[in-house]
Amino acid sequence: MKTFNRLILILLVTTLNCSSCLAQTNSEVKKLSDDERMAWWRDSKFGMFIHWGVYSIPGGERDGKICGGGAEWIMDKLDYTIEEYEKFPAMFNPVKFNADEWVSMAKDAGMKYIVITSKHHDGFSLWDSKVSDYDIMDSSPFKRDVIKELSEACKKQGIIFCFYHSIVDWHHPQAQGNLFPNYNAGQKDQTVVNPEFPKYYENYLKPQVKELLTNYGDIGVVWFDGDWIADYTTEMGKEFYDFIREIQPNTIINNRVDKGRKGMEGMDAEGNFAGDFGTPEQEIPATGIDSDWESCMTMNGSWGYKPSDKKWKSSKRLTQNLIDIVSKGGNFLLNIGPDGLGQFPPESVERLKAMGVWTRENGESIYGASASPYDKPEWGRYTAKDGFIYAHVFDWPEDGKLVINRTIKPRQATLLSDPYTKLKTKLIDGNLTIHLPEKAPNNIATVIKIKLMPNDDWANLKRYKKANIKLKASSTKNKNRVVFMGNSITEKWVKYSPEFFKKNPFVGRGISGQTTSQMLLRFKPDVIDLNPKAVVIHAGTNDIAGNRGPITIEQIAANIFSMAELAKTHNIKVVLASVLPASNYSWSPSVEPIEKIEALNSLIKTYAEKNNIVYLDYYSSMVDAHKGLKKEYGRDTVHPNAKGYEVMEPLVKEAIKKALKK
Ligand code: FHN
Repeated sequence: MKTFNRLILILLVTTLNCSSCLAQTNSEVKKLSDDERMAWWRDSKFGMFIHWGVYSIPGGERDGKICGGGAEWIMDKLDYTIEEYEKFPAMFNPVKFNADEWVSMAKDAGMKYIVITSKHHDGFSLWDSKVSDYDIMDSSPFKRDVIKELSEACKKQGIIFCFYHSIVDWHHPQAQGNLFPNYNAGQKDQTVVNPEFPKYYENYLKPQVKELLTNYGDIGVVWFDGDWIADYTTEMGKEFYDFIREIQPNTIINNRVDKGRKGMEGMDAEGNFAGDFGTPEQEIPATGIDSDWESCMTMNGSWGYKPSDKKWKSSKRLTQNLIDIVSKGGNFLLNIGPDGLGQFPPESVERLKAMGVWTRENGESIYGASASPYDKPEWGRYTAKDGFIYAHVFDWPEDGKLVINRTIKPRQATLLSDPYTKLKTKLIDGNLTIHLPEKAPNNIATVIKIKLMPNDDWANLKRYKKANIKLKASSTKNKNRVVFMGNSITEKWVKYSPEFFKKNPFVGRGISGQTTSQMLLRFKPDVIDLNPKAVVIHAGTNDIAGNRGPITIEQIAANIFSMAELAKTHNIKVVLASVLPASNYSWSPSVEPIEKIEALNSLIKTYAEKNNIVYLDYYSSMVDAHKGLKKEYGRDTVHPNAKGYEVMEPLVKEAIKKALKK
């Protein structure tokens, strides 16, 4: 009895202690929206794929015979029986494996996440699985949990840990273990199915994935593969997707969890399929794709370690592939196939280092960047981010003149590596031309950072455009029309009290966030051109909040008075409304508005009295003892609710009547 209690106690303590390695349980996790969930991945752009397993021992060779394609397929391609293949786990003792070193090499290359093959098609598991003995703890002399060590190393170095998992299993009798010598017969011949597969799916595949999602902390991406067998159905795929999101709500799952993928091109066919991103393999789409996708690629011709395969892509090619992929809106998952001792091939280390030099210097033009809105230039690629275009020049123009897309509106161009030297940019014979230094600073890709002319519709000039044209043309020409100029308070007034604006000749021209400077710019299209009898100016809140930068109370008042002057010059009666009381502004928490509101209202009131203009005092009727908006009148600390507007409506009607008499 005593030993049994001691056992329970030990179990309890261990569970509690490795709370850090345990993923947060579903109920504790704040469920993110899809965009929030995908954000880190969309910003990361560049990840490391690691194909490692017992197939890394033979490296694609059997008795001098080299297997075609990926060395990770040696069991199928060189016809190993399961018994014969099981000699490899027994030999698997990668004493050179150092998770921290692997992660550092990924990080130094500029990669933000790592996807490791937890189990590939051969069925061997690289973690301490309680569901199977065909794993690194029970079937190899190594007896170290690779997934544990790698996930912890990633966590230490701020790299997102992700795992690959094969749906296909050539070792499991209820999966493809009964198909020797052609374990992959089910790919071509969709009639080849194992009637036991649903049991494998329920009692082996799902439990193993649950282990990986439960014992190794937060998983960034679950990267499935082997979706091509007919045994695995779209119903299973959709159920599996929900099963995983139930365990880790914020993980990301590739589209190979379901059956929509159109071959190596990797994107889903039309239809409703589960999965968060497409997976082109060994190819880069010709043009940009406006959905989430990630191209996975080998450095040579094999995913698994294959010393005989010398077809290494140059680091220049691989870096330009990264740029090409980001310029088309994708992520790049670049593969490493470590050897049987756990070392990265020197050719891979060399390429990682070279890519790291480039990403360290030019990362700004990649991470968090989006696809270019312009056609692909023949000399390179474009990426875009935060009002900048990054021109990645692969082929340096002999004459030093770089012709960029004519629709770009450059404000200033510099080398990304030399932000202080402006590059002359001119229209030459209709070509937008940037004058470059004679020699290319970087022979892989030199990045030109082009600051764009601001294109934000600062004065919201697009707003109310059609409505104003319609009103101007309408027959009910200015019969007692009154325009309500304003911000979100006026905009929501029209929305929440439409009748008030229908049954009165009142026209709402409120724009959320609008300041007096913007109102002044809009005064002609929204007021003068509509030829109203009167205008009620509701202004000041967003200025006090600092929406468009610092402005003094006096300057705000001056803007309001300018509008009043403008109206008067067009014989439009003016009603100047007080700013509503507010104790704080949620969107600008640093501002303490109370005194500023009082000061501005006093300036407006004084001006109105001096200039025989109607001052509309909402403030006194709606302010509470703490000089905030009365709770019963507010949707929040600023915006009136229906009751609030019911207080305001008679006040404004009275004010307009007075103004029209003036
Ligand atoms: O068969 C696998 C292959 O071994 C490798 O894992 C790649 C990586 O995306 N996927 C499959 C081939 O499409």
